Amino acid sequence: AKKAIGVLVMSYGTPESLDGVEAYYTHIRRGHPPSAEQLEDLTSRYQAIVGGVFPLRENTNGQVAALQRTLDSLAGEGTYACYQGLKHASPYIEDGVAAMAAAGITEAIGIVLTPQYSAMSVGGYMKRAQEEADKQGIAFKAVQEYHLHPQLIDALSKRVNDGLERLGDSREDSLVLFSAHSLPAKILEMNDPYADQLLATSAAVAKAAGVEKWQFTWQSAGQTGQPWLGPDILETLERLSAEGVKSVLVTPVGFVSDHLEVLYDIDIEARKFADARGIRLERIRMLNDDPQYMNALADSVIGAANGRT
Ligand code: FEC
Repeated sequence: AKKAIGVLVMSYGTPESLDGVEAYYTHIRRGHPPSAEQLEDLTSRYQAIVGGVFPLRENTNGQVAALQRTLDSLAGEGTYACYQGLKHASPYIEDGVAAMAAAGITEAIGIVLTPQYSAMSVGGYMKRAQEEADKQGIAFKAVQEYHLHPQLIDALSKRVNDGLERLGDSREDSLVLFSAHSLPAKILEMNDPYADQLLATSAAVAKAAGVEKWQFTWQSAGQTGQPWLGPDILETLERLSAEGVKSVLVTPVGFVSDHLEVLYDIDIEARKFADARGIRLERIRMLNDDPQYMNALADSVIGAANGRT
C-alpha cells in the first residue's frame, strides 16, 4: 500500500484540569513559573467560563477528527493521516511528529488552527515542528497561512450575518468589530505580516457579508512589561460608546474555537464593559469543526502536498 502523508494539526493547547494550570502557565512563560497572584487570576478565569472548564481540548480533538474525515473524502482514505501537536500542552508538537515517525511516515504537512501568519505565533509552531521532523527524518512542509481562503471567508461571513440578525432591530446601527489576539509591538519592527493579514481577512469578510460599518481591534494582550499592539477591545468600546454606538458584533478572525480568550475575554469581560456603557454586544459563533472551515484546511493541506504553496 501507498504510504500516508502525515498531517500535523497544531493548536494552542489547554490544561487537562485545574491542577494542570500552573504547569501550562509555566510553559507559556517559557519555563518561568507565574506568581501566586498570576496563577490565581488565570485559574479564576477558567472557573468563570461556561460550557466546560477547558473547552479548547474537546474542540481541537473535534477539529482534528473532522479534518481527517474531510481529507478522506477529498483525497481517498489512507492518503493523509492526521496527528495532533499542541504548543503548550500534551500531546506537544514534538510528540505529534514523533508519533508520525513511529508510524513509518516520511513526508508530512504542518498546519496551525489559526489562519494568519506571524513569526511569533505560526512561525513558532512551525520552527518546533521542522526541528523535530529533521531529527526524525521526515520531509516537512508548512502551510504558513490561509487567511483569505474562500471557504474560510464564506463561513465567517455567514456567521456575521447570523450575528447581525441576533442584534435584530439594531442591525442598521450595528458595528462589526473584528478582533484578534494582540502580540508584542516589537513585531512591527520585524515587518511581520500578522496585522496586514488580519485586516485582509476582516475586509474580505465584511465585503462578503455586505457590511460597511466595521473596525478592527486587538484583544487579550499579555502583561509582560513590554508594549503590545493596540488599541485593546476595551479601549475601542470606550471610544465607540463616546461616539454613540449602541450595538456591536464582535467577530474574532484569528481564533477558530471556543476557548478562554473568547469565552472569558469577550463574552464575560468585554460584554460587562459594554453593558456598563449602554452598548449591546454580541459575538459570532466560533468555527470549531464547521464543514467549510474543514474544507479550507483540507484544501490548504492538499495544496501544500502538491506543491501549490
Ligand atoms: O482556552 C485555553 O485554555 C487557551 C486559550 C488561549 C489561546 C491563545 C492563543 C494565542 N495566544 C497568542 C499569544 C500569546 C502570547 C502570550 C500569551 C499568553 C497566554 C496566557 C494564556 C493564553 N495565552 Fe495566548 N492563548 C491562550 C491562552 N499568548 C492563559 C498567559 C496568561 C495571559 O497572558 O493571559 C504571552 C506569553 C509571555 O508571557 O511571554 C505572546 C496568540 C494566539 C492566537 C494564535 C494561536 O492560537 O496560536 C498569537 C487560544
